[in-house]
Amino acid sequence: MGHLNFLDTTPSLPFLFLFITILVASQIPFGCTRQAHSSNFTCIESERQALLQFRDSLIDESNRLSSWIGEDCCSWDGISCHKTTGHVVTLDLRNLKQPETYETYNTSYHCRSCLAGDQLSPSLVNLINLRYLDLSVNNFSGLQIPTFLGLLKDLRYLNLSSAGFVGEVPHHLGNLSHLHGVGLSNARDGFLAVSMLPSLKTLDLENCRLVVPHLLHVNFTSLSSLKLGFNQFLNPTLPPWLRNLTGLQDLGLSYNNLDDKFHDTFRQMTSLVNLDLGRNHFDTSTLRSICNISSLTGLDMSDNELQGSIPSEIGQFPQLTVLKLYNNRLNDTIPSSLWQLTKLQTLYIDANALTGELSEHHFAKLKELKRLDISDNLVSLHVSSSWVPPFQLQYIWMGSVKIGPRFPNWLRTQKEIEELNMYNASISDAIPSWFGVHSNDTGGLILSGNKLEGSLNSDIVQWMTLLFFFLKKKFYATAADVDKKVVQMWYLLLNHNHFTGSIPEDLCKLRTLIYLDLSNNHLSGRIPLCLGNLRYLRILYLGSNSLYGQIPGSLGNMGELISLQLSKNRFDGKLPPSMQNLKRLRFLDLGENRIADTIPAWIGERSSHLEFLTIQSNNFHGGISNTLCQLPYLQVLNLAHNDLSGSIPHCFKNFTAMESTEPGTFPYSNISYLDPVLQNFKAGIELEYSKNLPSVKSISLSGNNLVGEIPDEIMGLVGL
Ligand SMILES: *[C@@H]1O[C@H](CO)[C@@H](O)[C@H](O)[C@H]1NC(C)=O
Ligand SMILES: *[C@@H]1O[C@H](CO)[C@@H](O)[C@H](O)[C@H]1NC(C)=O
Ligand SMILES: *[C@@H]1O[C@H](CO)[C@@H](O)[C@H](O)[C@H]1NC(C)=O
Ligand SMILES: *[C@@H]1O[C@H](CO)[C@@H](O)[C@H](O)[C@H]1NC(C)=O
Ligand SMILES: *[C@@H]1O[C@H](CO)[C@@H](O)[C@H](O)[C@H]1NC(C)=O
Ligand SMILES: *[C@@H]1O[C@H](CO)[C@@H](O)[C@H](O)[C@H]1NC(C)=O
Ligand SMILES: *[C@@H]1O[C@H](CO)[C@@H](O)[C@H](O)[C@H]1NC(C)=O
Ligand SMILES: *[C@@H]1O[C@H](CO)[C@@H](O)[C@H](O)[C@H]1NC(C)=O
Ligand SMILES: *[C@@H]1O[C@H](CO)[C@@H](O)[C@H](O)[C@H]1NC(C)=O
Ligand SMILES: *[C@@H]1O[C@H](CO)[C@@H](O)[C@H](O)[C@H]1NC(C)=O
Ligand SMILES: *[C@@H]1O[C@H](CO)[C@@H](O)[C@H](O)[C@H]1NC(C)=O
Ligand SMILES: CC(=O)N[C@H]1CO[C@H](CO)[C@@H](O)[C@@H]1O
Repeated sequence: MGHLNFLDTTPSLPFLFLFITILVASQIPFGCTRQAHSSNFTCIESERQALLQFRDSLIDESNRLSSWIGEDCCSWDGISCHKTTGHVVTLDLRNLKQPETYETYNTSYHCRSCLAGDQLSPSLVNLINLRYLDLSVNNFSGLQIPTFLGLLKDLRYLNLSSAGFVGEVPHHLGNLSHLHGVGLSNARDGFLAVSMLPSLKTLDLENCRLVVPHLLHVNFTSLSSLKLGFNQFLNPTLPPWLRNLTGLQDLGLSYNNLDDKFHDTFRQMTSLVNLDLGRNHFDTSTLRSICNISSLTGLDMSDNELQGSIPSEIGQFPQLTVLKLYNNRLNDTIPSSLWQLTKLQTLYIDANALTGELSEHHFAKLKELKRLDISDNLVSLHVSSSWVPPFQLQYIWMGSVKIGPRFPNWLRTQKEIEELNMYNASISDAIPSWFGVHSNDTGGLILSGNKLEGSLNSDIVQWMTLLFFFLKKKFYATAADVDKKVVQMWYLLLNHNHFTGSIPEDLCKLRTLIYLDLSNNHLSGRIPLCLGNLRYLRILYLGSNSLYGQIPGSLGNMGELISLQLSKNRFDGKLPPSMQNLKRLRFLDLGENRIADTIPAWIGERSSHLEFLTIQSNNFHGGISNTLCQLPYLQVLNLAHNDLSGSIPHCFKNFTAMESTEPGTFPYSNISYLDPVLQNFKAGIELEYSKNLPSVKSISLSGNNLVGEIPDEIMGLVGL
């Protein structure tokens, strides 16, 4: 899927501090649950004291443990006791208040509902019958997993996921001896230990950097769920012991570079319900062998080595609801049997080489379909303008599918759209006025690379405004709510079309936008001042239009901006001083305008993370100051075709990123069509870099009035 993964790669987001996801549960019944406190026992005094001591070692900002008072600790939140013995058996302090996506945009987000602390009280070991311990989604940031957990001999369920813990899982963790966590040399023994547990039901060791042995006698044959994604298998071929896990329903092996030489491992695993094999080296024969597992409801073979046609046996999964075959080399037409999978809810077959013309009758039986991605194949969609699809889609991804020339009328029937992507879909039409009226929770809209025409005022913004008011009505939102989060659009990409008119002020109401691309249209006028209200914006592309006037100072309010492209317009005047607030900028392209300014000192002094800086073909004048040298990550510096004078600073040697040929890390959108295009003048030839941008390193200074010699030090920048 090409779903804007760049958002996930940004390291500054909170809650990406998930160091450990080790989960072991056994089938042994807990004897009691939360209602257990209705028994006659109050709690055992020593355990009550232990809990209080434990509480005192925690920082509980939002007072989640306010119920931890009084004699009966069995009635406290998160605690339950055994029905007959009164011992505490469950301590569940999972933080259910996940940070809202809105809050996660805020990089200074602080998790109030998280329990925190720099030392956990070992008093917990007095809870001698504790079986269930869940500390997940809290903030024990950087704390080692407490070794005393190993003394909790009865523990059956331990969840430390997303809690910030680091380090080894301690030895002697009840029956789970020697289980190891992230990045440990001796992890192999950890897997051996758990594989001996005959009653283990669920084993979730995803992303633990475990070494998984190939030959192994396994006793954990009661397993019904095994997740081993993102680990390291000693042998790339599927381990034979998998075949002994005949009761397995849920198997996750993604991201392991595995193959299946003999194509017979899955054949016997007839109780499988959910199979995730994404990001491995499985081929079409493996897919065929899987097609015998008629109980399957979910199959992910994305990013593998599937080639040739989709096997017609794919129709043998009457229960299939999720099918992901994207990023393979499948070709030929889609077999008719696939369209008989009437329970399908998710179908992702994008990024293959599938061919053919899809029409109404293909989709006729897919009544349950919610998510569809057929982008980046060689298919077209030909339906009548009166088509009423049997489904209500939430995700529609049809990039590079031939849909036009008319705007698809059937979208009118789709009332639950959250994401719509029809980039490069050969649509040459105006956006009709009905469009979007029914959508109420759109996450994003991509219509880039078509020939959409008309002004944004009369068409698309009407759509957005309608959306806006619809939402307002729907949720009876107060102004404050609207201000906060009601309009949930995350990205709006309308680049490479034929839109005319000015940038409408209504756009500024889309407060939650993080990615806005209006580049390569025929937009004119000034940038509306209110655009600065889009405080969460990270990417703003307005290049290749006919915009003019001064760059408004309000852009300085966009403190999260990492990528700003205003090139190929007619902006003039000076750069506003407020731009010095754009401290996170990594990509700044102001090329081909009429900006008349000196190179401001904040470039370097404030925006020190810049990797790409191009101001070429403007009226920048004055000297190149040493302040510019404070850009250690700079890979591309293009000052060509300005009125710069003076000499080339010796301190250019400080551009240390240019000393190596290592590509940069800039998190471009992974939708290659939308990658920013950097115009770079070199020997008079205009080069367009897009996909390989991260590996470009260059300095262009031509077409100025610079004098003197090229400093020797620049010779050290061997990456150029
Ligand atoms: C709880 O108390 C009630 C009456 O006070 C009694 O009938 C019942 O047997 C008790 N239950 C246990 C588990 O002791
Ligand atoms: C981010 O959160 C902090 C504290 O929660 C708050 O003071 C600040 O105003 C927020 N920033 C934005 C841009 O909303
Ligand atoms: C987690 O705790 C650390 C250290 O106490 C703190 O710096 C950080 O801001 C906290 N993170 C969140 C999301 O609250
Ligand atoms: C562990 O906790 C996380 C976060 O609360 C949760 O998403 C996950 O499902 C839990 N794992 C198991 C196996 O219960
Ligand atoms: C699989 O199970 C069979 C008998 O059920 C046993 O003989 C064999 O050793 C097991 N293989 C592995 C790899 O555990
Ligand atoms: C594995 O299971 C077999 C049969 O249930 C048992 O004899 C053997 O002792 C077990 N091995 C371990 C190490 O628990
Ligand atoms: C697939 O299943 C069918 C019927 O259930 C069976 O006849 C056939 O042998 C199986 N094929 C393989 C390759 O196991
Ligand atoms: C499909 O791919 C297979 C294997 O790569 C190739 O042999 C075959 O010629 C291709 N078929 C078409 C129609 O392109
Ligand atoms: C646009 O779609 C056509 C197929 O309709 C495809 O050949 C072309 O490569 C696509 N262009 C881009 C930039 O994705
Ligand atoms: C709109 O949003 C509401 C609340 O999230 C949801 O229940 C509903 O299904 C959505 N769609 C329509 C058409 O109302
Ligand atoms: C260049 O780097 C050196 C060493 O890191 C530093 O001392 C110097 O101040 C830098 N020069 C400028 C102009 O930033
Ligand atoms: C090391 C350890 O705690 N082993 C225990 C594993 O579980 C069995 C049965 O529940 C106990 O008898 C062992 O002592």
